[in-house]
Amino acid sequence: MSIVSSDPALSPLPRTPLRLAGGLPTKTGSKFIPRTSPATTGVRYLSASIQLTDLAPRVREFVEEHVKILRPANVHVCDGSSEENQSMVKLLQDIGRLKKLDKYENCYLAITSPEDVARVEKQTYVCTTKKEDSVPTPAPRVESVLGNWKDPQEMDKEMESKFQGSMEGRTMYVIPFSMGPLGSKLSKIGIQLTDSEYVVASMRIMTRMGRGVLDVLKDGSFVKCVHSVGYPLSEGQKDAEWPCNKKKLAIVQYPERNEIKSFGSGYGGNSLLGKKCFALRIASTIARDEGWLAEHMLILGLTNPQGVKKYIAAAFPSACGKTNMAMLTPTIPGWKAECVGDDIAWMRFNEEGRLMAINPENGFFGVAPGTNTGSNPNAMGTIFRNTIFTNVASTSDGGVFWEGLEKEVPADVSITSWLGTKNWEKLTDHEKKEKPAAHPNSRFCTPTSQCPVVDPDWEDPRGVPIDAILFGGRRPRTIPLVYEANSWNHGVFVGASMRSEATSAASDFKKGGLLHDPFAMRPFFGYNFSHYLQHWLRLQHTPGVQMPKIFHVNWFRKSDGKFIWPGFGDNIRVLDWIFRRCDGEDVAQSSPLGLIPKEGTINTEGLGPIDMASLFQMPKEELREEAAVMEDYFEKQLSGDIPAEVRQELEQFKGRVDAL
Ligand code: OXD
Ligand code: MN
Repeated sequence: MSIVSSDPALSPLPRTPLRLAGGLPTKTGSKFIPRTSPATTGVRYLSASIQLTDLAPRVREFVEEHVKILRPANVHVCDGSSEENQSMVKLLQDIGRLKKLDKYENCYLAITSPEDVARVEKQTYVCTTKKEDSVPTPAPRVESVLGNWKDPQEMDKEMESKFQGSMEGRTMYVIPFSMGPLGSKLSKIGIQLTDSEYVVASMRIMTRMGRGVLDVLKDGSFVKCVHSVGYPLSEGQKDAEWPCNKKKLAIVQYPERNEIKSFGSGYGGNSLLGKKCFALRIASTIARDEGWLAEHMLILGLTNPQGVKKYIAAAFPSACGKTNMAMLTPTIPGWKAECVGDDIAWMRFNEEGRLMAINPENGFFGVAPGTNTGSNPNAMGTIFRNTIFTNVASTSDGGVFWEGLEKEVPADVSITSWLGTKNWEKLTDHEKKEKPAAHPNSRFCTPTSQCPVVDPDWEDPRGVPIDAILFGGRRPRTIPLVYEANSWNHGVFVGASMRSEATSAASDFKKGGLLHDPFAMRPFFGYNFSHYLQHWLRLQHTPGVQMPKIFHVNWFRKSDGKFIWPGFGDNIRVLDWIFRRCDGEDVAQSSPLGLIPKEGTINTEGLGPIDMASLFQMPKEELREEAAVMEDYFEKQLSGDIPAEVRQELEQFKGRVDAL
């Protein structure tokens, strides 16, 4: 793909929106006409290799229907080629939305509007004809915290009015993408329409995107995804540095129609629709109907010193170390850890009854702060090529900086914070705390294939077999380092009871307080949580299946305000115990919460002094409170709809606590 002209005199911007002849896009309809601010207006026509007329009828119909509503100045069908990507990135640089980071190979920095820095939850909706298909019915006078429902027809009207003309003056990009390896039976296809070049460049990293997807799709069905930043440009209007529309923000899922509509945000999970909207909310409803699981889980391959390999999947709430664990560097000699995915797992039983998992994504959209050579050397080995950083600080030598990189940044560089504060390094410690260099939810968007410990089978279309499922969260007290569920039903209860300290990954909560986050899915359920529990419970009755064991881990236990457990690579010590439990070793004893390690069965060799006893302390009063909080949550949020098995597990837990 080449730039045909960058001379405005040669290539004037069209004054009128794209014209469609007889309802069909004209030839010009597939040209690429990026819109820039008038001061720098230099319209460039980049030839598109896929014409609208090349599209299969269903895809074309979807595009044409939306051209009428969104009224873009142009339409470009993405072929996913590296030439197209280079042109896109060049354009993003020209309009000032990406800055090249000269220190690295093909890396860029984007700074968003301070109003558009995280997923929004309050404006995220699931729309089904019946409300109870989307959200559980809470007790009288209780507000549901398990999702927002709206009537689909009402929401259609609202969205249509938001979308009317919302792409005027912009190009509408058509992104064909596959969640999961192209052509795998476990994969699904989506088509996203967007008016954001940043989204196009990011989707190319996060998904398999482009021509190959259209070839696999043919005229089949796909998840329809429509995204607009909600900032149309009239003739001569100056573009915003980061166009978005906070007032009209809405992220909408329609599981009955496999559709997603997102308006007003250009950031992360709000705009990269393959991720949370599709791979979790829409996919979890497809999974319910087809008998599989779409979960907020990392996938990790572990090989013990004897050469035996097992895979685990682990669900932790956002920004609780999933990416670090997915790329773990074991500190016990002889162990190997390999990464399949860091955020989402799609899992389905195969003919032999094994639960097989794929990572539907193609990249990591990881939280940057806290990532360093100590916490995650493999992420550091991944992210300095072909990466888009968002909302991190930049350094005078053309690099990046965030909290956690203090020891790794050259001493003589000056730092510009994400908000533009120059010489940030000269601020006082207090000022630095008040105004961090990088936004706490700043991210790197980087290809999975670059990870130095990527699993050789990470793209196996059959998936990898899962032996254990882990739940976890940030729990400064009460919850031990590790425990095993007594049974599948108990494991479902453990997942349902998850709580964790709030983090910066979502903009709606104050950091720090304990939030209920069942299965780490609270922001991502595509359907009623009570039905979700029933689905999990039902799975064990699928004929001939081998259920994985379920565990709960907590790396974040504190004493005197300090973490007790070293975490990171030393988490292999806990995984080693889990591995042995999967092999049926007699290394567990019962406790009120579940099975905990028998004394001395966690390998602490070479760890230095560590207060193991306090990592497993479960004071009766704290457990009582835990049980009371769970009961209150289930009663209030699920009211009469608590599955009998979950209620029974709760009663048994209370009984075990009382018996202490
Ligand atoms: C994410 C999240 O971005 O969970 O992965 O918020
Ligand atoms: Mn996540």
